[in-house]
Amino acid sequence: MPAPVQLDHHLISDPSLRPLAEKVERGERLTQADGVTLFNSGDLLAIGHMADAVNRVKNGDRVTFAANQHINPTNVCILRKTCVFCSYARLPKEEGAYRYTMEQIWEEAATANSTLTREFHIVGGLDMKAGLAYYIEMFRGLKERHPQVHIKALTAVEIAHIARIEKLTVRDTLVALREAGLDTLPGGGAEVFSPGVRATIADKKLSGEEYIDVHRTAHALSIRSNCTMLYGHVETFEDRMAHLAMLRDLQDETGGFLAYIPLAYHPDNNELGETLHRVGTATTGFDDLKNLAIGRLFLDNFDHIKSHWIMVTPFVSQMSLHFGVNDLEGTVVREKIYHEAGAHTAQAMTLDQILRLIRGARKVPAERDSFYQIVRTFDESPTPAAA
Ligand code: V47
Ligand code: SF4
Repeated sequence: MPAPVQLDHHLISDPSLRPLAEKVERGERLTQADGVTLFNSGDLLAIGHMADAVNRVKNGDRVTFAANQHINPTNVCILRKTCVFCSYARLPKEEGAYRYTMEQIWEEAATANSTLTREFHIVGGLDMKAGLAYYIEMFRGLKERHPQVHIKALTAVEIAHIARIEKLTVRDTLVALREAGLDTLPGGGAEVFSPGVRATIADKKLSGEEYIDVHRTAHALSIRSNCTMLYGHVETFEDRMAHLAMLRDLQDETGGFLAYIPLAYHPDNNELGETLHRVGTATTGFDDLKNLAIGRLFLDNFDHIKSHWIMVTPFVSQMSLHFGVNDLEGTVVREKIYHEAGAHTAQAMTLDQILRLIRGARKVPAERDSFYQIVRTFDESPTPAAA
């Protein structure tokens, strides 16, 4: 049952939102139809106000971030032709296809000590040659070399793929991977659960129910996970809400989700973008903020709503800190390292940049570990006037 919150009704100008605001105030759960009403409303500030009030009760002014490093071991994927939104995958013999050797993985991971990385985020394609032995060797080797680094790896889709090619159950696959060092699962592969949308953008990918089932199995083994939704393509508001309802139901059942991360669809270099004539036109800031805020309001049993600044820009992510978001995703490197990092800096934020972003929103930054335990706070130096 969500906690009651106090709202300022002067900030709610759309009359269709007033009954919802009363529900939020009473701590009453929103329905899918309420969610559709929120998506249909143009009163973004009212939605933000409600989401912010709910977030403040849960997380106060604190905004967390983690120092993580992404490793993508293989872009070879058997679904390359049917996930039409994906710009990353390649067929085995296609130009640009790669699969890292273990030496390449160790090399990629080598900077982890100097950057004080606390988490490896490891995801890739559904590669017939990357089975259980490949990932077991990888996780064991990473834990030997970086015992302090958490391994968040393999989406539900990848877990199901490994289970299938190894002729194992999902449960046995997860147990074997956990023994090798897997700590948590990332939220990728969810896309939109509605069968109609899935048939259009991700035909042949495991179904919404199967995605939920992999997470359920993981949670039963005490392997916690994140969840996502890829929005801004062919889905309707009803599809979005049905998707969120499935996530909320599983969270009611297991409590195993750590965070929800809405992912903004990017239309460049993929078939779907061309079909929709959307190349160069990503989602709008309006829709990005709404997806984050509605995630916060509807997913009343989630503690953490994460904004992915690489996908929605640092500017929208900063604004989202007043729209229900309490956590920022995206590589954060130490300032010293940042200046040494050359070309990679375009994909990463320095510690100073992230602190400035959070403080500029008049929030209090804290570095967290993968389970949202605070590992470092920062002194309350005043926010620069120009921030
Ligand atoms: O499943 C693929 C999405 C996901 C595109 O768990 C695209 O902490 C936009 O899940 N435009 C992988 N999105 C990323 C992911 C993730 C990211 C950050 C943190 C966590 C976490 C998980 O990226 C895929 C898919 O939904 N994706 N192609 C695209 N063109
Ligand atoms: Fe891309 Fe993942 Fe689909 Fe493979 S399964 S094509 S990597 S989105």
